[in-house]
Amino acid sequence: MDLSDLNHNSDHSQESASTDFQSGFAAVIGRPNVGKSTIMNELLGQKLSITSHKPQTTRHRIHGIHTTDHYQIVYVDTPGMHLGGQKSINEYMNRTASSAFADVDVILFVVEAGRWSQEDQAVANKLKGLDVPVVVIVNKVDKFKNKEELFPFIQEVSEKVEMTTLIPVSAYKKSGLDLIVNEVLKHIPKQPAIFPEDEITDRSTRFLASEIIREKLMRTLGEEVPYGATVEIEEFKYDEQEGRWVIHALILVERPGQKKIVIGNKGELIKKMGTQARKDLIALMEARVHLELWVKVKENWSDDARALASLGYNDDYSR
Ligand SMILES: Nc1nc2c(ncn2[C@@H]2O[C@H](COP(=O)(O)OP(=O)(O)O)[C@@H](O)[C@H]2O)c(=O)[nH]1
Ligand SMILES: [Mg+2]
Repeated sequence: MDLSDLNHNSDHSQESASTDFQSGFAAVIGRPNVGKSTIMNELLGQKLSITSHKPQTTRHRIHGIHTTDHYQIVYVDTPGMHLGGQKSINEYMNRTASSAFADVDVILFVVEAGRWSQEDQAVANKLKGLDVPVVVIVNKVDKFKNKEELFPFIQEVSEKVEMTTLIPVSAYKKSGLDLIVNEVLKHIPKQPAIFPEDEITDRSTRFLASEIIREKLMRTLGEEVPYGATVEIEEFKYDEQEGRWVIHALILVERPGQKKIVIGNKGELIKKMGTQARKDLIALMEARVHLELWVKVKENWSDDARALASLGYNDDYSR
């Protein structure tokens, strides 16, 4: 290759970057369990936000950044907005979800095909009169073999929500997701990238690691424990000699009985969760990982504002 080739290439990329490039924010909102995090992960082609069939799996706001040659879309995944639950943690989650409305270019309001609840209506009410375009995403359409059965539901939602458009999708079948991207691109401005192009999230790897461990708790344990459990990373360092990451994590529960459940018979459950978490951590860090898990009782952490803040449930996202 000679020098003129190089010059030509760089001129070209400069031009396309400055004239046509688009970037902006899309908030993903909706009640718990409709598939917000699953959709975001699919759109990113990478698992960033943890998911499970239990409501309120996502507790924090998290940015997923998708950069291509032509655009950078920053998806803002949020905890589901929910009714009931009077604890500080519930308040924190609802406040986090609501604050994501501000300063975005478009709102993706996710609902579940065939199911419109009071909680969906509460979200719809919050969106009324907002100055941001709302796109309704009807997820889980794979649950309907006969698509015609969906029409009455779509009609109902159209009447209930002030929206720009509605897109039926299945995050599981990966269908309709390209339509979401096309729609988002109609609403985000022409401007240079907001974040460096190799950045995939606003969160630290340390934070993502604690979330991966929490996901295993949510998925493995019965109904009682997960809401009373959180994860605190105590050590997070690279061991040069061993050539691996060393992660020590503390699982905090609210009652001694919960500690027993998390550990399981002869430590069986915690071992299983550790193995699953380690696998995901290796994929995340693209390196070998040594993981150690401990369980500790910290009463009422979920309803103690000070404890919440110290565990990273605070409104500045520096963690
Ligand atoms: N059938 C079906 N289930 C889905 C789909 N997308 C997500 N789910 C499931 O719905 C549950 C909630 O997903 P999650 O992304 O954690 O929901 P969130 O609380 O809105 O973030 C999980 O068990 C997912 O596996 C879908 O397209 N079809
Ligand atoms: Mg979620």
